[in-house]
Amino acid sequence: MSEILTIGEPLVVFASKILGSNLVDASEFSKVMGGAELNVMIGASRLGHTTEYISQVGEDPFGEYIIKEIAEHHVGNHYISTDSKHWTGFYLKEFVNIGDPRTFYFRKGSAAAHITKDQIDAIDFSDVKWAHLSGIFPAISLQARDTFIYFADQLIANKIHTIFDPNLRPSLWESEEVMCSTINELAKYGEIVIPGIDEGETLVGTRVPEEIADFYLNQSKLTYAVIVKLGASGAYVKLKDGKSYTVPGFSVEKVIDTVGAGDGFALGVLTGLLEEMNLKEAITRGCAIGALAVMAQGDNDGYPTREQLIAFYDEQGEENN
Ligand code: KDG
Repeated sequence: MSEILTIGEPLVVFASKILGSNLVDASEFSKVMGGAELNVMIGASRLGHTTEYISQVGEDPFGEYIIKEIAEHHVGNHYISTDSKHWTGFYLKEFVNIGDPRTFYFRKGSAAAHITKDQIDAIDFSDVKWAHLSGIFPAISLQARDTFIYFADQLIANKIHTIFDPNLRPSLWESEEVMCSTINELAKYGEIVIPGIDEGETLVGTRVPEEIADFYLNQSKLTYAVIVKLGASGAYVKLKDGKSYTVPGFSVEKVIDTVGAGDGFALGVLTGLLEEMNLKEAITRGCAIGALAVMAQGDNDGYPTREQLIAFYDEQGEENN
């Protein structure tokens, strides 16, 4: 078994090559692979860690493409099944030079939305140290939501460390109310919870990082740290014992595409802790990988190898590598 485990939906990404928000007339796209949870596994594998990805694809060319890409990225594929009745999901992504690109999903009722609890029963949890939990998978169907809870219960029973990223995707949920109440409930499974500041405002109703952190620290015995992502400004962290501090972000020459930056942050924190860094060093790694992520267009193309990460720290004059 591998050190890191996650469950999620892989997507084929068609990223417009034409600058601007007009997808109606866009005629040139690059085809890459995405999916928040898979992005985290790709980045962790690129840093030399062993990973397993629980998922399901359709018996179609997109599914075949994803299986091929996952193998090329050295992500574990023992728990990826195929489903002959449902398609693999995909999405279209704008190419913009200011703000976040809009995305348009074609994923309702996908193969991944039909992952069952039986597939969780087949998992060998023995060597798993960390699991990444994201709010996207439970949003894609009621069945996925049930499977997610079943999976998270097994993680806790097996004493596996957990990091929970709310990853709000409002268009996947039946309503904002259901999204907020469900995500806040599921966040209780995270030893570390990592909302973005805008997500915190939606979920908790305040933009004050400390208040967002207090909400998650107070609602679950399991949660010992809340890290509020502040974009280019870095991250605010508060611990169960009341200590708090801010970790600065890194400067970025040119933002190309912000999609995948949050996953880069998550994988930096997770792999840092797996390598026994202290939390501050792990968050610094998260900020560095988030910064590298926005300088590339593919959802996971900017994640560094170990050598690239060290080179980035050197460029930025950072010691915590
Ligand atoms: O976090 C990046 C993801 O948003 C992207 O890869 C696609 O999983 C995805 C989603 O649902 O938005």
